[in-house]
Amino acid sequence: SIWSNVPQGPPAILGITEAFKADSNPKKINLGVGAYRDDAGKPYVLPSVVEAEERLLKKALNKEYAGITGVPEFPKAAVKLAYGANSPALDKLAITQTISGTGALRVGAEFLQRWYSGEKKIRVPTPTWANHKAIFKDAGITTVDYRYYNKETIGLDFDGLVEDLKNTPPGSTVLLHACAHNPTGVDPSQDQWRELSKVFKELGHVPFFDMAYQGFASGDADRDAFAVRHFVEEGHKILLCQSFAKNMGLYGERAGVFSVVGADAEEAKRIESQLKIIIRPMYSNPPIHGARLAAEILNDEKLYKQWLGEVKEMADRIITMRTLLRGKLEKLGSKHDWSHITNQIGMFAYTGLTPEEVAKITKDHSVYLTKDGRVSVAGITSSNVDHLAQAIFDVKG
Ligand code: PLP
Ligand code: TYF
Repeated sequence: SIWSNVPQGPPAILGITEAFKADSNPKKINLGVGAYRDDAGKPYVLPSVVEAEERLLKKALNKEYAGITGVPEFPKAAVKLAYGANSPALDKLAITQTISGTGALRVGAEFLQRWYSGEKKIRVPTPTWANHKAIFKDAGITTVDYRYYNKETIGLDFDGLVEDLKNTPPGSTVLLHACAHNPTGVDPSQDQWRELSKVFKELGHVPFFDMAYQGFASGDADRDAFAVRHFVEEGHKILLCQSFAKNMGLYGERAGVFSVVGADAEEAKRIESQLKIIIRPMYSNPPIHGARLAAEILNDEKLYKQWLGEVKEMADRIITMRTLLRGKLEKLGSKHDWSHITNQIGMFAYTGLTPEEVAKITKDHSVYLTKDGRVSVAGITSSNVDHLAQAIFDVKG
């Protein structure tokens, strides 16, 4: 047939969910995909989002196209959230709405490919979000790994990271997870970010930030923006991808933003004109509904405050589950040090389970997670944490 040459591709992360669904064990737990669940294990629509939705309905807006760069009130408010409401950078930003964080990365990668005068390569942490490599590759940018995670300490390999950045040709682009590193949950401390900023400055490296978890990491949106704001204060001309999938629970609405700090307003304008040229033939213009919801929340003082409280609640529930899980493992008499479970931040915990142990915990206990040993802490509840701790104890001791 016409497509007989098309080979079957490997299953993606969603394969875990399919296997989970097919499992008849009533105690099964899905800790695969990174999506927030409430303590009953159910998907969560934020009350601030429901309120915004009701307000939008009353406005009886039409469904005309947005412009190429989106619903203007959304990206404008989003960059204030990231850079800070009083950041001088706001006057020299090229900004566009994107198809969530993935779309921001794709547009950003394309921008680098067309306009970055240095090497068509980007440095990425080992490990990194699996999709990063595919996104840059599809845009014609080669990814090169830098050291990040230390298997021995289940923490940051800061010395390796700095050494690799120093051994990278000056003027390289470097991908950084702004907070809540996916998949490890291991972030640099604020002092380490300061140190990194100096290294970037010495070498003229260009920071490309991916911020998919602002507010979700610590429960404080300002605190989670520390790295981004510090680098900008230090004069770095950063590129920034923002996603509102996690912190507003807008997953399928695809609300995201890409921005670039220019040297001045005039440069930003030129950059923005090129972003439009990239986007127009790619998807013409982004979806409007999620952007309107996010704009309604970010631009209304009352809803904004309410939303910050709701993000904090989600972050706090995750932190509570970390504490519970660690406590239960210790109580079971595990001989391992589980302090990394509570030291890591954000949606994920990197357990240190080997691929063999992951296969065993799935087979014997119906606990589903990615084979790198990453668990989505957002899928842990007060009702399943006992089964999870027992299962981990059983395979790991
Ligand atoms: N970047 C990282 C590190 C992520 O973990 C994710 C996924 O949640 C994204 C970007 C983009 O997700 P989305 O396209 O749903 O905004
Ligand atoms: O890493 C995760 O699980 C989240 C969710 O193609 C996700 O980032 C996973 C895969 C994907 C998009 C989002």
